[in-house]
Amino acid sequence: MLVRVLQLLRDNQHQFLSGEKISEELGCSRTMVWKYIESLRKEGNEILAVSNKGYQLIGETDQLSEHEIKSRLMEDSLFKHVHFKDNVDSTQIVAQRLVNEGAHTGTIVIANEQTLGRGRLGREWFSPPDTGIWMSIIVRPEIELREAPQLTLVTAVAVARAISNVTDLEVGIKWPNDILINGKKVVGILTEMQADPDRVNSVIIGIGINTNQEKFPNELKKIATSLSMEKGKKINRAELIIQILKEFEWLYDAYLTMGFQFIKPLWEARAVSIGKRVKAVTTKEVFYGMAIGIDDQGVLLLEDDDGKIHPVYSADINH
Ligand code: BT5
Repeated sequence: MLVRVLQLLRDNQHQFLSGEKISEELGCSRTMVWKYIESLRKEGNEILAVSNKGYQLIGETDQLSEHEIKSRLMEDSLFKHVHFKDNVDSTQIVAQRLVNEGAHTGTIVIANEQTLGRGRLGREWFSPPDTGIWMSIIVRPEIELREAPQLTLVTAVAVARAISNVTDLEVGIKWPNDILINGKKVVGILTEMQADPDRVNSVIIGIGINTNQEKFPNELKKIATSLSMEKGKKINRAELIIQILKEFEWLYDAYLTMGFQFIKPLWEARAVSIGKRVKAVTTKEVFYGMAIGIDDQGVLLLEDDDGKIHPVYSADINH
């Protein structure tokens, strides 16, 4: 019900909506309407109430909640199951539990804070409360095992496009899983796959976005930034989440029907490492070369000083 009340107020943002009209639409009493309005206010929404006129939404909260997200999603959206938690160890861990319980494709887990946020290779991901987007998307694509890393690139394109739409900032992608603004990391993506011997069973795509932080711990100051630090104003997290889900939904669909070749040019248009000399650190070796592009599978191609081309499947890239 709260979702419906919020939707109604939002649809009538610049006018008053009478309690009677809301109660008719919802099929509930005026007293219940008043209770819903109070709950929405408690969550930080600014709602004006004037007798004989009704209610008007003046400002929306940046507090995340399940209905904040659900009220903004289209009914036919891929994302039918939204799990919001105020505090979790890691949304990846919660998502893994849901996968084990048989979660559908398009299930999402969003948290306001993570105490054990993680990056690749067990690294820590700094996930303070109230300021970031810490989210995991569960999908069950019919793809081959070797194709699963492509979902990181699909997601990077979706997130980069959504951030550009919402903030107008120039957003670059660093292979494979970083999104940068002015050379600093604003988003990290972690793709974890559950597979049978020959087919992908499910993939959990973790997305961490520094949204409204105003400062970072010393060890991250030089490499990390947030959208608000770059834009000079706070960004509404729910709105950005919805933009990301919208972009992800159509790009994921295009990827499944047309393959990675559809994503490749969109990815290349935002790539920041290509054409540069880079240092690639893999779990086995450190490698220097010219990043000349990605192949049709999304694998990074590095050219060494002898002109030999090496495929890189997984690495940290430094410029
Ligand atoms: C990543 O790993 O960039 C993937 C991060 C994925 C985080 C999301 S949040 C939702 C979901 N739930 C989780 O538990 N995780 C996912 P990697 O490329 O390995 O980068 C990790 C490195 O980035 C760390 O070693 C730090 O140097 C740096 N780092 C840590 N926290 C950061 C932050 N908030 N912003 C920018 N850089 C950070």
